Amino acid sequence: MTSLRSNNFLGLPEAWSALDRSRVVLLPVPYEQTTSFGKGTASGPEAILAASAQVELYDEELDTEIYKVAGGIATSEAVNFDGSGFAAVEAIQKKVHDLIAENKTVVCIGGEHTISIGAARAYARHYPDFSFLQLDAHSDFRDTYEGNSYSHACVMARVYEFNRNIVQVGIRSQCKEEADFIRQEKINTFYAFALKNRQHGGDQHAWHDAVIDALRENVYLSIDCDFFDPALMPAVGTPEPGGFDWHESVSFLRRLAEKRRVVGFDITELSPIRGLIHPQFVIAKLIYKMIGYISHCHPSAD
Ligand SMILES: [Mn+2]
Repeated sequence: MTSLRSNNFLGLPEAWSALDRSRVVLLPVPYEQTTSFGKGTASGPEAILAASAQVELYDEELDTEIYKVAGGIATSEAVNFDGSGFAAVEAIQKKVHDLIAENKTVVCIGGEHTISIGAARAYARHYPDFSFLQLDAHSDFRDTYEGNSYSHACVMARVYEFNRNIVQVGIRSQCKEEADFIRQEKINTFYAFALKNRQHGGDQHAWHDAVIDALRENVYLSIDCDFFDPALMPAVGTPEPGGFDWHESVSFLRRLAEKRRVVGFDITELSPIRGLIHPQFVIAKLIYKMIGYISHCHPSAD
């Protein structure tokens, strides 16, 4: 499978990026088997790590150098896969489990969305009561897709088998069977049209609290890059119009981190486009911001 040079996120010095003393660990997961439309998400982690060298270490919004309040940010060796489908999910689960057991906050960088199943299975063992929060254009509730039950289009169907507390945000593409399933099972699905049309209240941020109210205290966050509008994030396999922009997204993520304990997160489905540098920079900055919100904004943060 794809090998990844061990890039160091942000180019941090050893004192703030050694694996044994960093509280946050980035785990590159360059897994790609089932992407439908555009290909290339296996090279997502390497592109994000390379772009992260351009991210400012000081954050003007939080008025701090995030890597310090985070207690260090290490970059792990990439996960190696001996197989695909459930075998790959198990390899990811084991690696994430070992890191959580060492008290690390794990950030998985995909790779296709299938990787979230492995990460969420690991988190389920440590936080049995967690909510799975999915930011995505697609509901991913197909039971199988093109004969594969571990397709990126089936991620939430697999997660639902072990965690019934799923909250989806930004959905704007699904088949009728998925819509029926969501209705029958009373899944907390926040469709993009409802959020954009302010059906949760007149204030532009009213939907933030509607989503957060549906979440338990411990939250695992999974961000599919196609949650964002294609104008901001063209480098995805399955782009969908009507997505979310930078400020509405990070203001939601900050509110989330203030109100709930985000125990880990992942970013998936970046498929770099040759000659276009902003998509991987956006994701590198998003990861750093989210680490900042978790480390700085939750009431329990030091
Ligand atoms: Mn998606």
